[in-house]
Amino acid sequence: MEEIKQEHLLQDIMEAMRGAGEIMLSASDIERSVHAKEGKNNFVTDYDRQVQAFLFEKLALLLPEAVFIGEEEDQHPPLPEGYAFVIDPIDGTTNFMKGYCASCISVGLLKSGQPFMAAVYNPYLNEMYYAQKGKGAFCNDRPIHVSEHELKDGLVIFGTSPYYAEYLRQPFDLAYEFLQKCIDVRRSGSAAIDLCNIACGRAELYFELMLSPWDFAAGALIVEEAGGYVLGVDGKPLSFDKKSGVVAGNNKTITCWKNITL
Ligand code: LIP
Repeated sequence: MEEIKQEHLLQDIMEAMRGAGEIMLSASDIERSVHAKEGKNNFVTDYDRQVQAFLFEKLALLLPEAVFIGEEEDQHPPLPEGYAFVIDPIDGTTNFMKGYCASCISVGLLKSGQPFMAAVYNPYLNEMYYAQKGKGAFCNDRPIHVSEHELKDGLVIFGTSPYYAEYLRQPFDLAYEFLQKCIDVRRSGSAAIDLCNIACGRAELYFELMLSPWDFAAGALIVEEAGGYVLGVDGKPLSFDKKSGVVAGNNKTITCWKNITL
């Protein structure tokens, strides 16, 4: 894909995401639109489905050859050698349905199975994070960079993977271990927002023991293009074709994770 098309494509993707953000912000009677999904405390609203359908339609016009992998699809095709959109239409669905105002839209564009372009839009704060491989990371067109702080001067964000009963206790044991080494801990309910907060330097380390690719595909590229590191919780490079634990931080804090025994 030539350079000029890449620039226009990312701008057009973000324009579609802003339109999807309007669907979120104008949602009404959300409680009545909630449906249970497989697993524990795993929900979808009619608005998740509406946002996903809106984005699939708009993005297919931009890149007809791309495969679409969205959280709310019943079937998820394998990652192709070509382009694949990996989309979480509303990341932080539980926050959305509770009116907690901490949710976002996450769109990753993978090429040969690796993130190539990414955008995460938080409509509540009107914050559009984006990145292209090798071209830096931005929030609302301003360059962003991960924090330079060590863990002792930092915030640690963690996720509780609430859909998985087997991860009920361990996130809190780990958060307690880090709380003794950092300023404080945070839990938002949106992995993509958490990754963007690492990318723009609002926090120094993020971990969540189990996520789906649509939760982290876009945020991972944004963190890396902001000078950070994103790995599986086993310390190995992330793959984007299956569920995985995720850890993200700067060059100092990521080594603190490597010393943790899971
Ligand atoms: C959510 C993540 C969150 C995690 C939840 C869930 P969803 O995504 O962003 O960090 O703790 O288990 O996966 O399901 O709201 O799109």
